[in-house]
Amino acid sequence: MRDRQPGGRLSGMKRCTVVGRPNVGKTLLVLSLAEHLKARTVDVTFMDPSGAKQVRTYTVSAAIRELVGPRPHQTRCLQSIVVEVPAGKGRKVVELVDTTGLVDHIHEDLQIRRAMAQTLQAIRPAQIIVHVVDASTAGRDGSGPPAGAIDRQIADFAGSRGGYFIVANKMDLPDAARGLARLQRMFSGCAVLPVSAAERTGLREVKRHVLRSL
Ligand SMILES: Nc1nc2c(ncn2[C@@H]2O[C@H](COP(=O)(O)OP(=O)(O)O)[C@@H](O)[C@H]2O)c(=O)[nH]1
Ligand SMILES: [Mg+2]
Repeated sequence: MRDRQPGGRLSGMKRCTVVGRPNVGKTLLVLSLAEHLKARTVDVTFMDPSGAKQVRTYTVSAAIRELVGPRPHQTRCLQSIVVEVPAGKGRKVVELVDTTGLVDHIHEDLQIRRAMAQTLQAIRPAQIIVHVVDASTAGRDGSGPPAGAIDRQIADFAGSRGGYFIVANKMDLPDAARGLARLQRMFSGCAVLPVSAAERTGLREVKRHVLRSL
């Protein structure tokens, strides 16, 4: 039995919060990272903005089927899973916190507004912030900037600290290579890692960056 703090968290456990716009692949990234770390099942703790908690155990493939989707705002509260990351001869325990996507405008749905406020609150206590953007969208729209105002704000808010990096996801899609180059120019001060959560590429680099910040 591991030493648990009153809140149920393992003592000394570091928190890695995954943020970004809706539909960029945050949930699939978290679950494919758990899979990459050889988790067969995941205990997902759903933390409602009201404070209620519920834990459900899934196989990774069932979690992907149920929690990942093309609808924006499939994730409507903080969803956290605890994973073990091999580090040297030992292992480090990390809580991966998946969040509700952030948008530029004030969302019409109160539940989503509350969940977005919960996302912002989850950024502060995290040791590591992973900011996910869609590289293929960034490459497609040639006229505007490759990422929106909310991405700029996340980078300004979270990027001034250690343990922050950007994942350029959906590298398997058309225009993503161009999107990656544009994102690397826009966010020239920080690491922008090319990933395809769908094809499970780039995950080793993500793991390395997480470990480096622990
Ligand atoms: N082609 C492709 N699709 C992806 C990738 N990552 C996520 N998706 C798809 O994008 C949609 C949104 O994914 P999800 O993880 O729910 O995004 P979230 O809203 O940021 O959590 C789903 O249909 C996923 O299957 C990727 O690397 N490549
Ligand atoms: Mg999600």
